[in-house]
This record gives sequence, structure tokens and C-alpha cells, in this order.
Amino acid sequence: MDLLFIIKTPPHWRVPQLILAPIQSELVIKMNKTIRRAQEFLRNITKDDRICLIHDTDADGICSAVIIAKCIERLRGKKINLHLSVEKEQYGITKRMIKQMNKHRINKLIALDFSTDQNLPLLKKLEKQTHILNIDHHKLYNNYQSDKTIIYKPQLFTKIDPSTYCTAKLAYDLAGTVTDVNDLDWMAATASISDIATKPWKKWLNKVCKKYKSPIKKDLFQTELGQIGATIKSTEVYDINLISKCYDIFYRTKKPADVRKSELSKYKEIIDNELKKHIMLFKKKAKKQGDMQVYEMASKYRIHSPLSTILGVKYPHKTIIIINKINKITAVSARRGDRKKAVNTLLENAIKGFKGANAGGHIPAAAAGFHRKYLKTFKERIWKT
Ligand SMILES: [Mn+2]
Repeated sequence: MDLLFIIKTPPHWRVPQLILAPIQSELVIKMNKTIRRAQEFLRNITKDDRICLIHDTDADGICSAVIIAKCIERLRGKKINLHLSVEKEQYGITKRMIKQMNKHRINKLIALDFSTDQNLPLLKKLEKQTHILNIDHHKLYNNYQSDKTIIYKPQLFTKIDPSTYCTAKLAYDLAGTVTDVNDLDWMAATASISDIATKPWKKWLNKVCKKYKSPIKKDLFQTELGQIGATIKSTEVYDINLISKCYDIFYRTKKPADVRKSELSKYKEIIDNELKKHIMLFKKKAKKQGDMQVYEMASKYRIHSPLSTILGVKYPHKTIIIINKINKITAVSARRGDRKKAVNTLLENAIKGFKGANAGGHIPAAAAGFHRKYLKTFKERIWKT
């Protein structure tokens, strides 16, 4: 069993007890203060609270947001008040979001699939006006915990590699300890496949696929759930403004097949064709040196991220860097399947000193964004590493 917290349903006022079960020991999550505080955060939400979710724009961000939104609705009998998605190239919470939160008099914020601890001054400022729960599996920049803020990351309660424990699975496991979310398992599974975060969860994934009568395949991207993840990705890549619609469709749908039949599938077709084109061009035009392969393109769609994911899986022993020149912004996506090089550090170092630039992510998968005037310097730096 891939079961995580095995917990007796406790009386509301009692601290949940962890029952030690004979399960694969590396998957056991020890109940600790972080988990308890996150459970209390969810349980203590009342009808009077004004709840905002801010989530990443990918499958993991959307699925984790819908899981938490439904968990809250089930707990308090009322929907959340506001949901926003992060703005690309401005990773994190922006002034525009704070304005929106003020307008809606938000007093509890749940941030999903991005690190709020990366910008500690902002976090400390924000917690003056709202309670914060940050569920995330990215790098732990600062283990900041306070009366108002809970950072909930795998690093704080398990040895499972954080990049293989995606936010939607974290949200699903946590929500499952405070309410019934079994019907949302396919969303957590979709996000796990989409984030290439499946290694510790093979048995659980098989079970979920079986439940929805979707055959399991060696290449998980080719399963129905894998294709649903690709649908979200394509929608995001086609037009970032469709993310809110994507959230709504997931909120409405009861099973994976409904997503496939939804209007989102048309975006997938368009983006699939664009991806095919660039996979062909990558073979011909990528600059190669040692184990590094750098491909530069100008696509009006934000396909650099899915493109590097596909190529990263195809060439796990290469450092794949995709550069997409979108107007004034240059977006970069990097992958290194075998983890022999940390692409997050590689990109973080390569943008040092660039004004308004950002970079971050995981050891095998990372992204960066900066003004196009820095492209030459960026390329010089990455070739030197
Ligand atoms: Mn994620």
C-alpha cells in the first residue's frame, strides 16, 4: 500500500493519532507539527472566513487548487471566495494579487505549487493581513513558520524526494486526513504524471487507473490521465488566460473522461502540432557541446516547457536547454533527466545580476525568464558551465 498518514478519524478536538502500519517504511510519513498545523488550518476554516487560493498554472497547480477548494467546500459547506493563478515571469505573489485579495477582504490564503518562502520579506508583510498555508514541493528556501504562516513541504516531514511528491498529491493526502476526497484521486494522479512525480506512487497509480478503467502503459504520458495532464499543459501554452476556465472545468468534472470531452481538447490538438514541429527542428538545429544541448526558437506559444519535458525524457543523460524568445521576454526551460547536473542551480547562476529576472525549480527541471537584452550573456554563461 502506498498509504501515507493512516489516521483514526479523530474527535474534532483531539490531535489525530498516527497508527504505524506495516507499509513500505520509506513511504511512511511521520506525523509532526507541520502536518498537524496544516490539518488544523483546514479544519478551523469557518463560513465567515474569506479564502483565497493562489496556484501555479500547470496541471499540478490547477489540480492541487481544485482538490483544496473542494476539501474546503466539503468542510465548511461553502465555496472558497477567490482563486488566482501565478503570473509567468513573475513567479510568486504580485501587487495585483494583493490588491485583489484586499478587495475580497481575504483573511486566509492558500498558496499552491510555488515557494512563498523564496521572498521572505513579502511573506512577512503579507502575514500581517492574512493567514497563510503554502502547500508546495519546490525547494525549501527558508523554513519560515509563524503563528500566521505554515510552510507545508515534503522536506519537513518525509524523506521522499520532493520533486517526486507533487503539490496535488500533497494536497490530496492532506485533505484526505480531514475529509473524504477519494473521488479526486484522478486529479492527484494526473498531476503526479504531469510533474514526472510517480516513482514512489506506482501501486497507487495502478489502482487509480484501474478504478477509471484506463489501461496503464509503460509511458505514463500515453495513459488517459497522462493525456489529461497534457490537455492542461496545452491550454496553458495556448493562452495563459484560459487557466481560470481550466480550473472551472476541473471543478465541474466528475471523472477523467469528462475532461477529454470538454472544449479543452481543441487546444491540445493545436499545441501537439507545434510541439511535433519543434521536436523535428531540435534534432537539426540544437547546438551540442559535451552533454549539453541548447535549442533556440521563437514560438508565439509558451511551448518551451513541454518541449523540454519531452526532450528531457527522451535524452535523460543530456542537459537540455530550450530558449524561447517571446517579445521582450526570453523564457528558458531546462531539463536533466539523470540529475547528474542541477539545472535549477545552473539557471540561477546564469541569470545572476539580471534586472527583473527570475529562475528556479528542481534539480532535474527548472525554468528562467529575463529581458532579451541579457540573452547573449546568458548563453555565454551556460556554455562555460
Ligand atoms: Mn508541481
